[in-house]
Formats: sequence, C-alpha cells, structure tokens
Amino acid sequence: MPTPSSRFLRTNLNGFLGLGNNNNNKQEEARLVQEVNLGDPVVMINNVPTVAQGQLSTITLQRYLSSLVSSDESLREMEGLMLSIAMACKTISTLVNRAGINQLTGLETDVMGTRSGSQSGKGKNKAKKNIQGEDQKKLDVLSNGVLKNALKFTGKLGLLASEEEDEALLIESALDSRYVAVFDPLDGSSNIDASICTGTIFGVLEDDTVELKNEYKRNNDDCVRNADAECVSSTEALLQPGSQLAASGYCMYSSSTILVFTLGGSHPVIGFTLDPQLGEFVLTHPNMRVPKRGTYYSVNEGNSWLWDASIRHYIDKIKRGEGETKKRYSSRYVGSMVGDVHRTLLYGGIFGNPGDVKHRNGKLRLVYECSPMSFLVEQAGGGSCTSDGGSVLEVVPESVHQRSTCWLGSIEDVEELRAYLIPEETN
Ligand code: AFP
Repeated sequence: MPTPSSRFLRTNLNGFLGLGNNNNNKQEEARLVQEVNLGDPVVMINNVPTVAQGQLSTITLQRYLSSLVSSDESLREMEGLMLSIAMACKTISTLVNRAGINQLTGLETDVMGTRSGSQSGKGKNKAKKNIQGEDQKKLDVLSNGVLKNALKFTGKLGLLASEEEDEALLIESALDSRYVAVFDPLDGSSNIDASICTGTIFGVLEDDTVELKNEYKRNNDDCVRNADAECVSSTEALLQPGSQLAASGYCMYSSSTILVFTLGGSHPVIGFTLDPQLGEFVLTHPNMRVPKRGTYYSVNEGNSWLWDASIRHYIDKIKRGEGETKKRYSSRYVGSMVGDVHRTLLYGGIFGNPGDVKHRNGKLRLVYECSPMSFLVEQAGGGSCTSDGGSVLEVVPESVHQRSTCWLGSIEDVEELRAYLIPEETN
C-alpha cells in the first residue's frame, strides 16, 4: 500500500516528466487533495505543526487551519478569512505567471484621459495613478479586484483598505463582522515586466468600532459611494498600531509561490508553498525563525547620499567589517519588499527603507507594508524599528496611506542599528 507521500511524489514526478494518462493523473490528484485534507490529524506541538524532516508535506493550508479551529473555536472566522486570502493569492499567482503571455504587463491606462474620482491627468492613454500619485500597473488593478472580491464575499470582513483604493471600503453585507483587513495587493509591481518577484502583503485587525458601523446602518442613505458604487469610509478601525494586528503575512510570487503568515500570540510564523500540480498550499515552513544575526544588508544604496549621517555610518561600518561582528556584510536588494523580507526571514540580516532628507518618512506605507511585515518578523524572533529608533508596531496611523520609515530583520542586527539611531545619552 503506497503511503500518501510516495503517491504524492509519484503524481508529481509523472506530471513533471509528462508521463501517464492526464485524466488518470487528474483523478489521482483530486483523490490526493481529499486524502491530505482528511488524513490523520495534524500533530501540533506548541501550536507548531510537525513535519518529519525529509518528508513531503501532506498538510494543506485548509487542514492546518481546521486543526487550529478544532482546538480553538474562536479562530473560525479567521480560518474563513485566511482561506479567502489564500484563494485570492492563488489567482494572483496565476495572473503573474501568465502576465507576459496574456499581455498583462505594463501600465494601466485611462483611455478617456481622466480617472473617476481623482484629479489625475488629461489626454489620451495616460497612466492611471493611485492615491499616492504612483503609476498603476495593469496587474496592480487586477490583483486589487481579485483580493477585494475574495474578501468581500467571505461575509467575515466589514471594512478593507488597499494601496490601490483611494479610500477605505465598507462591506455593507458584513458590517457586524469581527475583522477588518489592509493589504497591498501586488507589492513590487514595478518589477513585474522583468519577471522579478512580487508579492501580496496583508494585515487583519479586530474591529472595535461596531458602534460606528451600527450608526452607519441607521443612516444608510448617507453612504458616500465611489465610481464602482462601493460605499467608502474613513473609519477608525483601520487606524490601529501594528501591535494590534490579529494576523499578518505575505504571499510571494517567485520561482515558487509561498504564503507566509502568523496569527500572532503564541502562533508561529508559518509558510505554505503552492503545489502547482495540486493547486493547494502545502506546509513547507512549519516554524520560521529569523537567525539572530545575518551578513546581508538590504537597502536602496542609490539614496545613501541623502540619508542621515547615522545611517550612512552604520552601513559603512558593517560593509567594511567594522561592525559588532567584525564580518563584512554583503548587499542584497531586489527592490520588492516581499522578496527582500522573505530572504531576510530565512537568511537573516537587515532590510530597510530609511527615508532621507527629501522624503523623511521613506517610501513604504505604514498600515499595509511596514506594520504587517514588522509584526511578522517580530513574531519570528526578529526585530524592527523606525529610522528614529522607535518601534514600528507602536506607531498609531493617522491615515490609511501614510508612509513610514522601517527597518527589520535579525534581532542583533536591528539592535546594532538602533544604537546608531538613538544617541547613547538618550538610549
Ligand atoms: P513598487 O510596488 O512601485 O514596485 O514599489 C515597491 C516598494 O514599495 C517595495 O516593495 C520596495 O521595497 C520599495 O518600493 C523599493 O523602493 P525603491 O525603488 O525606492 O528602492
């Protein structure tokens, strides 16, 4: 009797080598998906599922989440949300993979020359811009739609904000729900035409503004609608510091598609890789921990002449091998936050978007980039800080699209940097 693992391997190899009857393979895959989802209960030790080393994973995301719910019923709504996010990520992964073939590369243009609800340019074929004035790629817009729809129809989310939406959207059919979500649907999209990795970043917060939403219900007619007839809102539920996140994560679209997330508290940072043959996320990284030290720094050095002297000094020291470890650090910078953070999570080191004399708050957005990523990295035993040495996770946002400096990575590397940012007398 073949074990699930050996059958899993055989199915994958057959597919890889182009062997066997396609229909048989499809049936086999369908059976396998069912089998791995219904298989033996997931063995959890301190909330971390165990996978024997060297074995192929047969724990799908769905199975992992349902085993969490069976021991903690309060996670049921979160389970639904995470499965919707995963479904959206699968779709975005396919879009990204086929972008060149399906002519989805390039900018989203507005043929009429005007963008509804916004003041962006006039004239033919002007690039559409998001609220920050950045050009939107076709895939930015598509990915935003995919995520928005996936989350809307869960019925478990009352409000969402996205990099690609000017304002937050109220989900009218789910106003009583417990959660709100923030996301950057396709971060790093300026890399997409060169097939360099991109990713989706997300954060989930508990909604403590039920009263506000009930008021909205009573005054339903007051709802302000955007061009897509969606009800827009500038509600407080999204303006919570990162320390309040109930979950955060990213999905990276690269040589493989990897979904990494944490549910905070005692839950680990956990990674699932999309098996393209099964169309399922399977557990590959049961308990991700950032190494305490790394040897990489990841920052856009083209801006170094505009950085504060303290940051220039720190980078100079570590690359010369004159930092605390006396090792020479190497530079690694993709320019796609998800790729840079994923590498930092696995190999250690430090990633930053420091801000400079022209842009004091840097380029990244606090609510749907810096906070979710810092939450994740800290949950994996790493550290994070802003360019003034403060905690990213304690910054209370004033607006959904506000920018923030942020550094994150190995705890000892972040602490070493902080000593440069905070002068000794105030440290
Ligand atoms: P795009 O989504 O416009 O490609 O921006 C990516 C990003 O927000 C983040 O993923 C990178 O870390 C950062 O910008 C890169 O910024 P610089 O190009 O200024 O280094």
